[in-house]
This record gives sequence, structure tokens and C-alpha cells, in this order.
Amino acid sequence: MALLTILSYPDPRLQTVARPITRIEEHHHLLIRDMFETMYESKGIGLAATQVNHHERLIVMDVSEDASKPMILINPRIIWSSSERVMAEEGCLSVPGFYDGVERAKEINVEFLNERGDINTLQAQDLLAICIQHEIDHLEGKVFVEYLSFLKRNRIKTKLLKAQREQERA
Ligand code: QAP
Ligand code: CO
Repeated sequence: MALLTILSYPDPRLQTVARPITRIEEHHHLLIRDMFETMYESKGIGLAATQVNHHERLIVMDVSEDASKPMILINPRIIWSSSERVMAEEGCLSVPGFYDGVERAKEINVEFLNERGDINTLQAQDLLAICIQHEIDHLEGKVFVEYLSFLKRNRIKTKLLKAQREQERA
């Protein structure tokens, strides 16, 4: 098992559009295992492969209270979104320490492959729906701060760059 390095905003590699997975291979299973380990260790509820600098369409999530419901979504695709929207506070392992409100569809239907390569569909609402939309955004090269105002986004960018420079000096 291994902890992976999570890219921090505004790392330009977070803007990469991930490729679909055409065949699930052994290295994907190893990556999935390491992504779960990394996500749980960091107290996250969702992690996209993009965030660990692996640019294939793969997400791991667990929105349960007690880290008991791991979910794996390969090549996820939103096939329906409710017109009803909800505003909720979001954070991101790639934007450590910053949280802000983002508006998203309250309910979605998603099609994806499981780790055996079978097609599944899932109807998701509220936190799970928000998490899936947030993670699919990562696969498209998008970070939640892009929904915030220019002013807020720049404040976050400046603070994170400063923190990263101080880390490099330490
Ligand atoms: C995305 O986010 C998400 O700043 C997953 O210091 C967020 O796991 C989906 C985290 C909100 C739905 C609602 C963030 C951990 C974790 C931090 C995360 C931090 C430690 C964020
Ligand atoms: Co994120």
C-alpha cells in the first residue's frame, strides 16, 4: 500500500482532461487501492485520479459517516440532472483549508463501470450527487474554486502558493 501525493491548486496538472479507461488492468486495481488509502488518510470523501496526477477517468468516494461505503466509478457519465439545484459548502483535498458554497444539481443519474468493468447506473441525491459532480469536474480539469468569484479564487490561489513556497523552504 502507498500514500499518493495530492496535487494542490493551482497546479496546472489539475487542468488535464482525463482519458477514458478502455481496459481495466492490474495497475488500475493497485491505483484504486492507493487512492482509497490516500483519501481515507486525508479525511476526504472523494478523490479523482487527476488529483494524484493520473489522467484516466477514475474516481473513488466514500460519503458514509464511518468510512464503510467505498465506491469506485470508472468512466462516469451524468445521463440526467435535475433542474432543481442546491447550494452547499464544498472543499477539496487539492484546495486544503478552503471551503465555499457551490450550486449544483440536487439529483443526478450516473452511468459508470465498476472495477470488474460492468456497466452500472446510480441515482444519487444531495451529498453523494454533489460529490460525484465535484469529482467528474476534476476529470474534466476543473476545480470547484472556478465557480467562485475572481476575487475569492485569487485570494485562495495566492494563499495556497504562499503556503507551498513556505513548505518548499522548510
Ligand atoms: C469533494 O472533498 C466534496 O480542505 C470531496 O483540509 C466536498 O473530500 C464533495 C478535505 C464537499 C461534496 C461536498 C478538504 C480534507 C476533504 C480540506 C473532500 C481539508 C481536509 C475534501
Ligand atoms: Co476535489
